[in-house]
Formats: sequence, structure tokens, C-alpha cells
Amino acid sequence: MFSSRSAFCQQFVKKLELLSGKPFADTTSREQFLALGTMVREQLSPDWIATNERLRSEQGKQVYYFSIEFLLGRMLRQQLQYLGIEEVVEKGLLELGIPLSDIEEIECDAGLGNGGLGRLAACFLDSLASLQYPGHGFGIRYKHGLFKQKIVDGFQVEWPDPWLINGNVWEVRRSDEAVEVHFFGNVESSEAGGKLQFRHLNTEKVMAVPYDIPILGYQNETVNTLRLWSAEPSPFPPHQDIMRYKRDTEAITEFLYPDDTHDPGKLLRLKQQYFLVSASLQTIVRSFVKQKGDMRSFHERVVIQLNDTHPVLAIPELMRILLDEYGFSWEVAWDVTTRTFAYTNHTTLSEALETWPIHLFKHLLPRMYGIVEEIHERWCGQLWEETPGDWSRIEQLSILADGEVRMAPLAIVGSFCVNGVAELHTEILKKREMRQFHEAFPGKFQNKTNGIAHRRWLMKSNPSLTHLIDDAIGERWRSEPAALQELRKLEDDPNLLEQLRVVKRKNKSLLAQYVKEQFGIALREDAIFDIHIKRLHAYKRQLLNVLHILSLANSIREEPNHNWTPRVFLFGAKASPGYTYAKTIIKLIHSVADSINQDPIVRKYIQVVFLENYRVSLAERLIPAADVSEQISTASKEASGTGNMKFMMNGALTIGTLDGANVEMHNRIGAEHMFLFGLNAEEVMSYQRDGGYVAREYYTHDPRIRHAVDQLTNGFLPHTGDLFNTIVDSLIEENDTFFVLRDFASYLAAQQTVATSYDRMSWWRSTLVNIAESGHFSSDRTIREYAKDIWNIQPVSHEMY
Ligand code: 26Q
Repeated sequence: MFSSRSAFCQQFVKKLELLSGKPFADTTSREQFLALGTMVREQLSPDWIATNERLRSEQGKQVYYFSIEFLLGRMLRQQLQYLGIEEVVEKGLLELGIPLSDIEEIECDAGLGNGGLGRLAACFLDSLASLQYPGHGFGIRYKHGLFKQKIVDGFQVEWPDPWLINGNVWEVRRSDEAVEVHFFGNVESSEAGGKLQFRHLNTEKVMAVPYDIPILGYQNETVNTLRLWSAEPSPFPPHQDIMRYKRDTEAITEFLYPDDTHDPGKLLRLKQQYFLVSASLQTIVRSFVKQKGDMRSFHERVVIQLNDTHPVLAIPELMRILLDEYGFSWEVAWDVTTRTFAYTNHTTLSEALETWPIHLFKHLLPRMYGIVEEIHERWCGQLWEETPGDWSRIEQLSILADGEVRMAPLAIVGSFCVNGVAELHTEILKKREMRQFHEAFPGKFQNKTNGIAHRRWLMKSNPSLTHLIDDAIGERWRSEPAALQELRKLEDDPNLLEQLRVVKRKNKSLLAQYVKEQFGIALREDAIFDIHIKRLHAYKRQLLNVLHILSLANSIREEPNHNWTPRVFLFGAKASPGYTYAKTIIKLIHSVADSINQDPIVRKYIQVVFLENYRVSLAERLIPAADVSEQISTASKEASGTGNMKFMMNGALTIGTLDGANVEMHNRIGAEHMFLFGLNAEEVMSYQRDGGYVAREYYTHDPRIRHAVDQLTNGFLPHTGDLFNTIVDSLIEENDTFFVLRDFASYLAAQQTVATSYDRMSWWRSTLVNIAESGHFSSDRTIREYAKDIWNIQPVSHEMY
């Protein structure tokens, strides 16, 4: 169909007219997008069927990735690249007078995630397919993804994200594979032949309808599946109040929850979690049994990775299936279950660990509760035998405590492997946050440092750099990203360094053009582009960046004739709607931006821009244009970070703390190729243990700090009154939980080094070194490690067919 440009054009025009019912000349970009998307789907269909057939007949072990979030972004260009038809299509369309980039803009981001965790799941699917592993995703088809952010008068306002409003070309509804999920009701037990049997009665039934999305491997004929579940009323509804039943049912998959400062009262969130795991396990068990599998060896052909604790109900749900539906003994069921699941932890912030009130859990999921209670009791019994009388150990390790179900302990006890997402993070889990568990299960904890899909975050988003790399070292790196290291031979090639500079300038220019068109703001292209994009959280310390900007502006006013290096500070961040502190920081960034952009002296050198509605497709434009990557979390708080890797891969230099995966970047490139500052994790944790930090002393003794902090509340920022009192209070009265003032001087010094090093030969050499060493952070490496060390699965070979 895409064999030649003219064949493509002919097919495209025909498809477009058929679908739109209009002559070609009258069609809109949306209709063109739909036509092209439909053609792409038809093109990949045979490979999708073949991949599924292969998996069915081969009967090897498969991995299923359970995640409440998949932050996919846009898919069109990626599909074209993976099918190897981008050039034919792009040139063909141009002959018809249509820029592919215009059609691309029509596609809504699939924003079914909050940030790092959801995007990681999407990158993993990409690598699974590209490496030909038999691996599939299971998630939820939210009718509305993460809220859209609008900025009104400097404040964040949230709007629903109606991403499905024009349909979704990539999905296939599979009503024939719908299943039922049961909520509420009561559990009855009876004895038969000396054995207790349980029946879950009077339940509310919800239909789970799957929508499958094809996940292509890179030019390898593999098409895996992401199955997203949608909740619909059952065709046999309960007798009373049918309207309420319909509403309650549809509400289950209506919205993605924003990552709120944990509110355990949200019944709907728990409903989503059980809905996902119950429906997904039914699909998996059904296809396993259909292939004549014996449930006693389920774990030999199925491994399920739990992305954080959100899908952890899968553990008691598989127990339920084995006990109640297959009549297994507890011991055998537990053996199969604990050999099936592996759990990834994404946080060390103890306040973020998930818990559910028992009364709510029991009401919604009575059978799940009975099973969790028994898991808990047996586990505590085991602990008691190991260390009789050690109540404090049992308390720390127990699953039920203080009227709550603790999901992380359930996950650890019920799975055969627990992994952290960066070396430092895993060490902190093993030595501190989960030390007791690590001692109870020696060998269960592993590290799997996160990674990113280099195909999206370099090949797709940065074509200029991609071609430059191809010219320098050939194309092997595209399938073996570690080969980017070959660039290191060229560290002293002035010609290549100059070309890196040219590419960066070009990308900055493209971004400037976009920002001008979208937001009406003209960016100064000769400045350092210093970019801080991620969710807004106190521990990520956007505030530290803002205080530095205020301080830099103060210095410029003091010495207006000094030769200051021009800089553009770009921010992008969504704040959770209920997170007041984070929302105040967004307003603060806007107020500081206004004060600076209006100051006739300061604005000669610096510009501050907050870009509304940060999301995957915006990240793809920002990251290739970055000179400086802000990775400045309080050491020990950021589990890994993945934005850090994306910037590195695009040749930005990191200003950062030794936190998360920054530590591993540092190990690979050395301190001379990044700008490190601040306390390390040990130092932060010893302050937290022993005390001794008095934030007020830093405020009192450092005039630069005092000046900048005072500017938040002394009327320097116009029309803000006492809006920012709470921020100053968090620093002074609440003693600055995240060590912003402690790290301030060190951050300033690092920023000064950035300014003096910029655009020298050594800068571009560092850029080259960063790119060369970034291959390690491809999710291909990560997925190979999971496959070998946790999943025990092999790629599916095509050769035999
Ligand atoms: C919890 C309860 C109720 C509603 C929402 C949530 C919720 C949702 C999302 C809690 C947490 C998340 C997301 C967490 C996350 O993205 N963590 C990040 O994971 C990345 C991938 O491993 C790491 O790189 C980051 O360091 C980590 O912060």
C-alpha cells in the first residue's frame, strides 16, 4: 500500500474521500488525520494478528505490565517511523500540499498518567515490543486524562481533558472479550468435606470492556497489545435505581486521579484499582486455561509486574480465583501467587505510601478483605515464630494496622521480587524505609534503574541531532543505544562540536517559533535555555530555582554594566488541584516572571517564561532545545527521575543534586560534565535523624537569601499582597523541610559556573559526552534487565516462521 509515493497518494486520497464523504479539496486536517491513521492501522493489522498467533502457539512465558497509568502522548509519527514509511508518507503528503506536521497537530495527547510513573510504563511498552519480548500492558481507558492546565492571572485553573471527543483511531473495541467485575455484596462461608468454601453474593456487577491499542516494535514486525478497560453498565442491571447504577458504573473510568497529597477517602479510586486488576486477571487466566494450562503451573508461563502499589489488589484477586474458582488449598494458591507477581516501588516518601481504611475496603471488596486478613494473619504468625515477642518488628511489617490496609507491605509479602528504580533509591529502600522487609526477605530486593525510549526521546523528537549522530558514527546506536559511546572517540573533533552547537541553535529556534505562535512570547535565541519541567512538588524545589532567579536579578540591578550571560528560564509544571502549596508556587513563578520581564535593566539579560499545560508533546519540543536541565530535588527524595535522562540524551548539561539517577549519570560522565551542588543523600538523612539544621540562620546570615526571600512578601512583587506568606513560613517558621536555604549558596555558585562555562569549546565537549553516555539510560537496557533478572523471559524469534 505504501510501496511508492504515488501509490500512497492515490490510496490516501481514496481513503480520505471514502471516510469523509467529501472531495479531497474540501477535507479538513482532522479528516486527513483520521484517514492517515486508519491507513496506518490497516497497514499494521497483519503483523498484529501474526504476533498474537505466534504468542498463542508458542506457549512461552509472557509478562504483563499492570499500571493504573500509561502516559502515551501522541502516536502518529511514531507509528510511521516504526513501520518504516515516514519518508514516503511525508513526501507524498507534501505533493498533495499537506505538511505532515499539520496533521500531527490534530492528534490529542493520550494523557493517561500524571508524570514519571505513567511515562515509564509507556517507554517500557515501546522497549518490550522493539526488543520482541512477549509483553503486554493492562490499564484503564479513562474518558478524561490528566486535567488540562490553563493559566488565568498567574493562577492554575483545571479543565477536563476530553481526549476521546473525536474518537481514537488507534484503539479497537473488543466487546466480545468483555468481562464482569463484582463490587460490594457479602461473603458466605460453608463447610464441605472439612473444607471452608466462600461465596461472594449480592454483588453489584460492572462490565469491563477492553479497548486494545497496538504497540509497535521498531521496524521488526512485532505488534504487542496495550489493553485498556472501560466500565459500562451490565446488560442485566440490578432492579432498583437504574439511573444511579448507570452513573456509578460509568464514573469508574471517567477520570484519571491527579496525584494528590494522599487522600485515603476516595472510594472511587479503590474501585478503579480493583476494576483494573479483576478484569485483567480474567483475560489472562481465560487465555491461559484456553491453551490447556494447568493453573498449578500458572507462574511458569505468566509473570505480572505491578507498577507501584496501585494494582496490588491483583495479589488477593489471584488468590480468590485459585481458592474459590479452582478449589486450591491456601498453601498451593499462595505458592502460585507469590511466584507470579513482582512489585516496583517508585517512592521513598513515607507519606506517599498507599493505605486504605479497613471499613471502606471491606465494604467495597468484602472477599478481598477476607483474603487480605488471612494473608496478614499468616504473615504475622510466621513473624511470631521467627522472633517471638518482638512486637515492634511485627508492627512495622504488618499489613493491617491502625484501622488501615497497607498496600506496600501487601505487595512485598505477596510477590517474589521488589525493585527500586535507581541505585540510590534501592539502597535507601534496603537500608532505611524497608530495612525490616529486606532483612525478612534477603534477596527479594533488586535495583532496576529506569530508562527512557530513545526512539521517542531522541529519534522522534530531535531529528537534527539524530542525523548528526548517524553521520558521525553510523546507525547502529538506533537499535543498540549503548553504541552512542562511539561518540567519545570524537570528543576532540572541533568540527563535530561545532555541528552540535548548530543543531542546538536550530532546535532553540524551532522552539522559539512555536512559543511565539502558541503564546505570543518572543524568546531570545542567543540566551542559555535553562529548563525546569516536571510535576510541581515541594521536594522537586522549583522554589530554589525561583529564588536564584530573584537573586540573579538583584545582582544585575546592582551591577547593570557587568557582562551578564543572557538566559531564558523556562518552566512547565502541573500542580495537583488539591495541593495548595504547589499552586502558590505556580503563581509565584508568574509574579517573578512579570517583575523581571518588565524591568528595563534586568530584561536585557534574563527572561522568565512559564509554559502552560506541560505534557508529553510539549516536552518533545522543549527537551531538544535545552542547554541546561534543572534536576534539583532535595537529595534522597527523587526516586529516579526520567526527565534527567531525556535532557542528557539531547545534549543538555545537568545542574543537579546527587539524587535519584543523577548519581548514575555522574558515575558515568564524571563531575566535570555536569554542575553538581548541594547536600548529598547521607547529609540530608543525617540532618533528618540528628537535627541541627536551622533554616533561619541561613536567612539571617546570607544577605542574598534575605534579599530574595524578603521580596516574596515586601511588596516587591506587585499585586500579590500576602499571597506568598505561606511560602516564606514554610522556609522560616517550618524550618524548610526540603533544605532550600541550606542548598541556596551552593546552587548559586553552580549557576555562576554555568554562566561562565556556556558556549566554550568545553561546553560542547560536555554536551558530546552526555549524549555518548546516555545510551545506558535507554529503556531497552532497563527492559533487558527486568527480562533477565526478574521475569525470566526471552525475546520471541521470528526466524522460525
Ligand atoms: C495516589 C493516590 C491517589 C491518587 C493518585 C496517586 C498517585 C498517582 C501517581 C501517586 C503517585 C503517582 C506517581 C508517582 C510517580 O510518578 N513517581 C515517579 O516515578 C518515576 C518513575 O519511576 C520516578 O522517576 C520518579 O522519581 C518518581 O517520583
